[in-house]
Amino acid sequence: MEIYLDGEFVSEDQAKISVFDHGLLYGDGIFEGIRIYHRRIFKLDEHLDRLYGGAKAILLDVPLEVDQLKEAVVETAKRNDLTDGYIRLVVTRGVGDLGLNPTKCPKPTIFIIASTIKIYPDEIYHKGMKVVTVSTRRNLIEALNPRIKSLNYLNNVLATLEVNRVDAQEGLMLNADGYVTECIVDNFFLVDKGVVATPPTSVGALKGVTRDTVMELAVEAGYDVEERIMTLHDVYIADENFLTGTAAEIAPITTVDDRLIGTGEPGPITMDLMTKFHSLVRSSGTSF
Ligand code: PXG
Repeated sequence: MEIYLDGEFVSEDQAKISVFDHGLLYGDGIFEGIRIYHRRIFKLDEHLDRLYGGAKAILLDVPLEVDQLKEAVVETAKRNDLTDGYIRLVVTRGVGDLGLNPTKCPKPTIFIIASTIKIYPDEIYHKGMKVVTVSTRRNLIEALNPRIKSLNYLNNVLATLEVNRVDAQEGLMLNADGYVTECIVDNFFLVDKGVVATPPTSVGALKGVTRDTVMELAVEAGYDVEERIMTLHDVYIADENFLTGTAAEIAPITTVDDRLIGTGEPGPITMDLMTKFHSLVRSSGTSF
């Protein structure tokens, strides 16, 4: 495996960063997870756009222009010769001292790994998955905006620890007011009387690249699509539930907190959007 690290390509055992890197010491940094389908990088510009947006929000000056970083991502994919795979792009605040002040970190660290990812078993894509509501609430926007895809994932890790204790594959996270935000590493959707709905990012959710893609596909397919504030009750009584994410793609949810969603089988609109998504990923993206 060849890993991009601060302008060079190094082997896995040479790909090391300092224990004084603030990405490690404070989770001070941002990242993206990007998929490769059939030697094409899916929605690369959208991922880079979100990364630079997050960098701006945390006053981190990425030391490369977007085109240079894009080139580095493409080159990493090429060197690892992946037909299908997953790219992890990370930008940290860089090496500083043992105080958290970012002004002491002169140079951000950038690394890019190209590998593979699989977060759920294959069978959930045709049978559907079990989701439980976790007691860990999604980070408050006013404390750490979930729109920043930061290296601070302890909120999501704590939620995952809850899911690990029960028979379920994913967790549904509410905000402090009890409204549905998103799943632990995916966005959440429901289908209600033909309307495809997802919570607005203003409740505290990541503006997922897959979420945006699925909303566009749903509009193109003629479905009504909306951002909607939702409670758990809305989730339980919906006709269909599904989640979206780079790692997850689109996955049907058939049970939430032991309530069967709709018929308890993956819903027709979910399946239709899955088909459309799979044909889009095969026919678009940055080639290498
Ligand atoms: N919400 C959160 C909190 C996420 O971390 C998504 C939604 C979906 O966003 P995208 O842009 O991917 O559609 C994410 C994405 C992993 C992994 O290692 C996590 C994500 C992406 C890829 C891999 O589990 N999170």
